[in-house]
Formats: sequence, structure tokens, C-alpha cells
Amino acid sequence: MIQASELILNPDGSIYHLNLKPENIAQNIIFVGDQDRVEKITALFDVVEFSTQKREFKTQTGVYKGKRISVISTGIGPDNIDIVLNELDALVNIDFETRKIKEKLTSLNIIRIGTSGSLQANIPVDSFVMSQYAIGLDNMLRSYCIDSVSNLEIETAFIKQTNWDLQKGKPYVIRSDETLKNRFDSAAIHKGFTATAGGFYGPQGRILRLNIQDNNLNQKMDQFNYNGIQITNLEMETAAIYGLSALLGHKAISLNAIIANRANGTFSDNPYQSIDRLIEYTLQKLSQ
Ligand code: R1P
Repeated sequence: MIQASELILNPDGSIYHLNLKPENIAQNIIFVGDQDRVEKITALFDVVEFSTQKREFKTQTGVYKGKRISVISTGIGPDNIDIVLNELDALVNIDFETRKIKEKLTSLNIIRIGTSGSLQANIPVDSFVMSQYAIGLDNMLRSYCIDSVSNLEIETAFIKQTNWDLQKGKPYVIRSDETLKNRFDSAAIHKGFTATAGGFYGPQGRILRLNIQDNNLNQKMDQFNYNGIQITNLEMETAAIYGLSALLGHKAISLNAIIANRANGTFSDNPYQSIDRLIEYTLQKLSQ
């Protein structure tokens, strides 16, 4: 039995941060960072049956072209992903009455629709990247036993090629789910290797007023090459989503609209339009 301090339920029986009960979520779940993006997506639904919000975690569940889908905002960063993935998994795989893990486990389909900065000059602003691999620079996943899902060879090559300072923690590399990758693939989307940082400024090599530990980090990441696999973009959630999903038995894919290009210093003239196009692309693939 899982103690009340470990699996925290609200007085109405919903899970602590997400404010959700098991019946409130669908098997197909779209993650967005920004809570305002939730309604942008569900505005396209045939019907919205459920809405709730606590802190940055806003959820709406409804039906799009006959398919039941939940859209959840995760807020920013891998620490929030730890909360969202664990609580979603508890909603489907732990019996809240007995507080025991269910015998028959459920696997969720998780699709991130995010925004991201490209590290490669040839992946321009307003294009899309689907992460085939993700490298977590944030350490969150290292609190779990990850050897069964992480890729030591690529991690070692990255640490060596970038002269990564292990005082910042050890990067972890996770592959996307193959089934969802095939489902969301098309000629319209770049297949990428996404780096997930634990912060927006220093951890992504941005210098405003503070000196950073490695001034050449982005350039080194840009040049990283493991048997032809290159790092394409930087954001703050994908590796954590891939890692926890793989460990918990859920399928996950991350799709990002590129709104900045860090290699040539450009920013999209109309980032909202790019995100809208990616939402349409995702819903169309999901409803097929
Ligand atoms: C930073 O501005 C945020 O935007 C990106 C980053 O991953 C981070 O969450 O993604 P979202 O637009 O999905 O939030």
C-alpha cells in the first residue's frame, strides 16, 4: 500500500498537483508548455467534456474527429515533467481506493507540441522537428534507475566531444517510441536529436549578465556527431518526457515548432502561426 505522504490525493479524490481523477483523462494525451495553448487546441475539438486547472497544470479532455484526447499544460522544465508523468501514470496504473499498483497496466500515448530553438543553420525558424533521440542535460531523470532506457554509448561520446563538466551532472540519452515516431513522421518534419536543458539562460548558453561555465557549449553541441546523429534543437522537456515514459511503459513523441535559430541568431516573425500549424499537423496525424 502506498502511503498518503507518497501518493497525495486531494479531499475530492483527485491527484495532488494535476487535480485529476482517473475518469478525467483519455489514453491519448497532448502536452503543451503554455497553459494558454490548451484552449487553442481544444477549440478545434468537436466537444470538450472536462476542464480543470491547478497552478500551471491546465487539463481539458474532449473529442476530436471521434478520438478522445486530453490536453495538459506542463509548464516549463523537466522538474514539472516529473510531476506530470508520475501523476498521470498513477491515474491509470494505481488504484486510488486500495493505493496499490494495478495488475493490468495501461500505456498512454503522449505527444508533446512544443516550441524550441534550432542549433543547426539548415533547420530554419518555422520548421518542425520530431525528436528521434533526446539528451537530458538537466539531471532530473538521474534520480531513477535508468540503465534499461538510457544510451550509454551516445552519452559517453557527448561527454567526450563537448568536454562536458560532470560537476553539472551526467547527461542521459533516450530514444523516442518507434510506433509513435512512425505515426507522426512525414516529409514535412525534420527528424532530430533534441537537447533538454534544466534552465533557459545559462543552461542553454545564453549570456546576459552572468558568466557561464562553458561559453562554447552551443557550438560544441552543434558540432556533436555520433555516427551521423547530430543535435538539432534545444528546449526544456523532451528528454524528461522520453525517459519517464520509457521507464513507466508509456509511449511518447515530441514535436517542436522551431521559433528561434541559435546558429544564425534569427527569431520567427510569427511564432504563433508556426505553433498553430504544428497543432493542425498533430491533430491530423492523431486522428488518422
Ligand atoms: C521556454 O520559453 C519554454 O518554451 C519551450 C521550452 O521547452 C520551455 O518550456 O517549450 P514550450 O513552448 O512547450 O513551453
